Amino acid sequence: MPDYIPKPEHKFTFGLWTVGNVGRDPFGHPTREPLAPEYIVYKLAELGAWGVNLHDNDLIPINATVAERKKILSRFKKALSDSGLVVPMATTNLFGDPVFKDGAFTNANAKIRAYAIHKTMHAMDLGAELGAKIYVFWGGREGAEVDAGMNTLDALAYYREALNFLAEYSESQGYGYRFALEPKPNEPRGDIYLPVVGAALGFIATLDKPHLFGLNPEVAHEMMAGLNFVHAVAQAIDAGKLFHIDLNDQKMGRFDQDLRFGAENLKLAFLLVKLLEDSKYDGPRHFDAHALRTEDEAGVWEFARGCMRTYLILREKARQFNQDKEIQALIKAYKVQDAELSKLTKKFSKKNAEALKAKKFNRVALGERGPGLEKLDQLTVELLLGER
Ligand code: GLT
Ligand code: MN
Ligand code: MN
Repeated sequence: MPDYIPKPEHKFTFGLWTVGNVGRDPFGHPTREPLAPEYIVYKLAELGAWGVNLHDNDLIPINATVAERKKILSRFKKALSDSGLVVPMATTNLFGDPVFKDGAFTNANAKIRAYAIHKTMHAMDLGAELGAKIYVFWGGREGAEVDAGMNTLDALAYYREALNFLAEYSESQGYGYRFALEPKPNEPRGDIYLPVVGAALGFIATLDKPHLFGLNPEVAHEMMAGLNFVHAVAQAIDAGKLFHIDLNDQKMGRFDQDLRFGAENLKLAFLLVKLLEDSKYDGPRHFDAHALRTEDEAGVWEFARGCMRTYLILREKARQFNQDKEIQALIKAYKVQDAELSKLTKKFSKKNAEALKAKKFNRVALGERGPGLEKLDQLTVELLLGER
């Protein structure tokens, strides 16, 4: 029986802003005291996490002096080296301060766009100093409520300009960052640009250095758009673009709930873990979620433990699924093979096309066969319910 104890080799990470979430929402004040970054580091290490991620201002207040920055940084670095926790990913807060109320890189105001790039370069310096190799761009405020300014095409051009600039900056500094775009359809803006994984993939192809850019998909965000998150992640993997992942959970179609991983949609969480494990994704398993506003600090650590434990249980379920003879036989029967026809369809040639056109197919019989998905799905459910 596996013990489901999280260890650094599992590459579980949390953001300072996740376990540090104080329970504020648009209708109510914080329900928890802020936790010091170093305290979070020691606690996460104790729970078996591998790393901690941060926005520049999760650690260094936006108006900190140079001396304050130095002091905070040295305390934080000491906590990292004492605990063995790493900082695999860093990012910029381009959404909290009023200056970014109408966007950062995509703001219609050239002065604000320039400030956003300036702030990001400093944040990239900070991330690099802490050892981060993945840099996330969540376009929180990169969007609009009013389209009458006819700013969308400009906004995309500005976005591209900023990302191109920052990729060059990273290379010029030798930081070795890989950049991960994190799509979200809306909230905090009425509409956010690059709303879903597919949109971000399309945009990356238009950048100067597309190989440096990939995705940081988040469960809750694709679900807010009513999409299938497992499909979105599969598309990112297929494109070689799964650079990072934000694991959490969400009820379909609601505000960004950032629930504990696996709290709502167990089958989806299972299929996601299975996809990540089967495809040998070796990046961080980052939980971008937070404890419910109802909870006190003890609830925060229960939440963190729960995310990791659920992942490990589902990983074990995925292993069982792959070894379950009946399930595997059903999958084999589902994926009907035909070596002769596949040879013809694999690659176009005039000869293959002619041969395929001349083939006789029993369309009626092909349409009559049931692929056996009801049984396969039921067995999957039973496996998840512990009945296999
Ligand atoms: C913010 C957002 C997340 C992003 C973070 C990175 S910040 O909490 O809701 O989805 O991943 O900027
Ligand atoms: Mn979210
Ligand atoms: Mn996220």
